[in-house]
Amino acid sequence: MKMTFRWFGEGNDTVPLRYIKQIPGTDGIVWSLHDVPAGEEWPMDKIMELKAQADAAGLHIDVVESVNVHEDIKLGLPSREQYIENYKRTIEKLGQVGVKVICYNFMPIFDWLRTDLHKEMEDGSTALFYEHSRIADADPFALVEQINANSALTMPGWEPERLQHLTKLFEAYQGVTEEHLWDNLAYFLKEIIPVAAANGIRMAIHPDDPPWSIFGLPRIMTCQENFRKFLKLVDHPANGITLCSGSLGANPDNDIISMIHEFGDRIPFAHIRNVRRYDNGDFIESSHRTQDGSVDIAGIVKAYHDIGFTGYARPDHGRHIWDEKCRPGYGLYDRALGIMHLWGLWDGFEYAKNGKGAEA
Ligand code: DNO
Ligand code: MN
Repeated sequence: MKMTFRWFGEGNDTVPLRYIKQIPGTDGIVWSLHDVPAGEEWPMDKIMELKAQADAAGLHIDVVESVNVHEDIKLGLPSREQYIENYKRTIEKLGQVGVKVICYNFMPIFDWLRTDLHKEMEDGSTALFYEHSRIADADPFALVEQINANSALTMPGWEPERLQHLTKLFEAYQGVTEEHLWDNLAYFLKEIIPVAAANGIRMAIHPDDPPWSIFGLPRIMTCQENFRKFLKLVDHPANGITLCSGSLGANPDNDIISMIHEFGDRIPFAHIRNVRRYDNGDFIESSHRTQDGSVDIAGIVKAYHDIGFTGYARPDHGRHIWDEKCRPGYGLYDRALGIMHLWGLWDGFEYAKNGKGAEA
């Protein structure tokens, strides 16, 4: 397991690279060019600038999250051709600087969705929270305004220019079914996977978060059966999964340990975090420890250890603790604690098996 930490870029993240370097067992950043709109080709000078910053801090840039997919590709519009070409050019450039994994998602309009970015927990920390009833009956436009008013920083997938186009986007998705989305995903994969493979890159789709339909929009990366179908669309190692235990874990029917065993070598990237589920469909992003939430994090790390996982991992989101002022879900403290917990588990399993704490 190769541990990484998401970093949003200079001036766009509260955590300095040198702090990331000080987290034990953490060798690289998970990065993106957040100011390049979805669909545009990434400029090489910006990629090189980021690489120089990471090099100076002694961190690798093997994992990109995300190269966002333009809505026209998800919608299957004729204009997708140009956006797919741009995507291919971006893959080639990332291959040239040594990137190994590109995480992306195929969710219509929204990326991860929460109703409260700072829900207070019993211990005074705050965390990302999803209140099911507010989404089930919500006016999406009002909700977006409210979320924006609560956050000082923009979130991935929620860039201001996208929000302006929200009305048009909702119209465009009228009549788009899950079947259409599968077809458009298959079309996209058949185009880009050969390019990724030729450039030494493994594509890794992120599950939908939450893993069910919201606002009547179709969502397909939600469960084991659908991931099985996804992997067959293009049956090649370069067509892989970012297995996110927190996103999938919001649905109690998802057996993540079983997915790790089934999909094993098609998982180049793991997001390992916990959620505490409530019976009414609500969930909160609790600490990484199994006992603090509803997802068996210890069992998940054991499953990765059992399959000899050598891919990349990150702690994904964390709570906001010790009064840290940070991007929602992306503070230093709780994610660093998460990493130490994950390594603690891993080293324990390693010790039990081989009598030493060596990494895979
Ligand atoms: C949620 C996060 C996501 C992820 C994107 C990838 O669990 O990991 O926001 O970054 O969906 O495209
Ligand atoms: Mn995730």
